[in-house]
Amino acid sequence: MADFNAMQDALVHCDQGRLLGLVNTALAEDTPAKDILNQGLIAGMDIVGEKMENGDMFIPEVLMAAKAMGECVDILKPLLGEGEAARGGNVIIGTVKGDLHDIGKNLVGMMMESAGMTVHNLGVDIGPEAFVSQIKEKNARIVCLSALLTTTMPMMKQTIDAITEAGLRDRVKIMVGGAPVTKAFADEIGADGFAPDAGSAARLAKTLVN
Ligand code: B1M
Repeated sequence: MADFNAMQDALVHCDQGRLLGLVNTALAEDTPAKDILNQGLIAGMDIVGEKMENGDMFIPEVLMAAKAMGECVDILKPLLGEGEAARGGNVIIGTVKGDLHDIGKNLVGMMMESAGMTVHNLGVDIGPEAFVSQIKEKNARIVCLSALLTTTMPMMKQTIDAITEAGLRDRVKIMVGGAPVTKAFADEIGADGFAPDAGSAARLAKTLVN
């Protein structure tokens, strides 16, 4: 039986070696990768978030925890398939300007790749003009915007406005997501879709392109 509590504890204590050991043991015991991700890593990162908010963890420690999580996500990546491949899904994904959070955005990209889409991950702190030029360059059909800060949510609207002003709005479907983002906000800023997590984001992208 996988010890999800121990994984959360290792993440909170930024103990990368212990965390990797626990994840590998759980995989060797045939624990589904999805359970390790959700009940071990994401649940642990939620505790890190609470501690950060309360001033019990500081930025360097949070970065170490994020790095440890990233290593484990890399191990889980090939095991997190979403099944049936989508057709013609050329996707660009990035975290909007001013925002450096990338773990969730990378998970979304990874799940879309597993669903058979071609994903161009632009990275973090991506301005509207870069999204516009990448839509043209990559001939994207789906644009995915991620934001983790309430202060960067308005940048999602600015990005959508820039895409519209560039005359590209009819060419692409725009999806938004990230912890503070809601369906109501997505509707308000004129996005085509919102998904609360990586799995549903991949499913939504398939629906939007097919
Ligand atoms: Co930041 N941070 N952080 N941080 N950080 C949060 C987001 C915060 C909630 C912590 C807190 O105070 N409780 C808070 C935001 C508060 C708010 O805006 N209301 C916060 C803050 C304040 C800050 C700084 C301002 C702190 C400071 O400097 N004083 C600063 C800002 C820097 C910047 O971006 N300009 C900052 C910095 C950082 C680090 C760099 C240290 C680090 C990021 C490292 C990295 O990403 N490489 C960090 C981290 C790790 C967090 C927390 C702890 C964890 C985020 C995370 O990775 N979660 C976070 C607290 C929390 O979320 N519990 C916090 C795990 C990840 C799997 O979940 O990203 O939500 P998430 O992704 C999910 C869904 O949201 C969804 O799918 C994913 C997987 O299921 N999803 C999408 C995401 N994108 C999607 C796109 C879609 C669809 C779904 O479609 C396109």
